[in-house]
Amino acid sequence: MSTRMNIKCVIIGDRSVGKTSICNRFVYNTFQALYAPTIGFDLFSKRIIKNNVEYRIVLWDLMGDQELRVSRKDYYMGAMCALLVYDVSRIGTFQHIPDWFEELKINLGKNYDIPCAVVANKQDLENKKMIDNSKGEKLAKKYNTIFWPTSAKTGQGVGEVIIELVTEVISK
Ligand code: G3D
Ligand code: MG
Repeated sequence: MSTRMNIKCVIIGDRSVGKTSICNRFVYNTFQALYAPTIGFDLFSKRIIKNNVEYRIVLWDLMGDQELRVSRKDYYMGAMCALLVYDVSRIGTFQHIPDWFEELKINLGKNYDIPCAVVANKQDLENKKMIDNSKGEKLAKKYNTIFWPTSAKTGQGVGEVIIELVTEVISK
């Protein structure tokens, strides 16, 4: 069996929503791994087999404090799917999701129509939840995308949403 396809998936959203944690959970099945990024973004890759074909999923994770130093065009170029992440305990991160859709659209240009998911992370913070999942669902619907509740901490939904998007990419 040989790798037939690399699938580039970009993970975007405000600082501290859990983008890196989602990548760590998906690829290493850990939470709060310690590592020091040296460039403006980090790549996480994982091989999966679907219908006897091997795919390499490459997650592109934009680094918080270096966001402005990265060429946005390079970061988004060739993206085949995207996770737009907010933190259910911080309303601003939810309010900025439309800005992230806009950023995606601007940078992908004519290729902007890729499978996306609105991801409501930190579902484990039940007592601090400020945004009801129904609001996330409504927003996702508006952009014609899927909505997915996750917790990088417990692992809830992380593998599922990425596999769902990848499945959409493969079947496109
Ligand atoms: P970012 O890459 O989007 O900037 P990080 O976000 O993955 O660095 O996560 C930011 C902070 O949120 C981290 O805490 C991380 O542990 C926490 N976090 C990420 N995902 C979850 C989650 O699902 N549940 C909870 N409870 N916390 C989460 P620190 O304390 O290191 O800043
Ligand atoms: Mg990060």
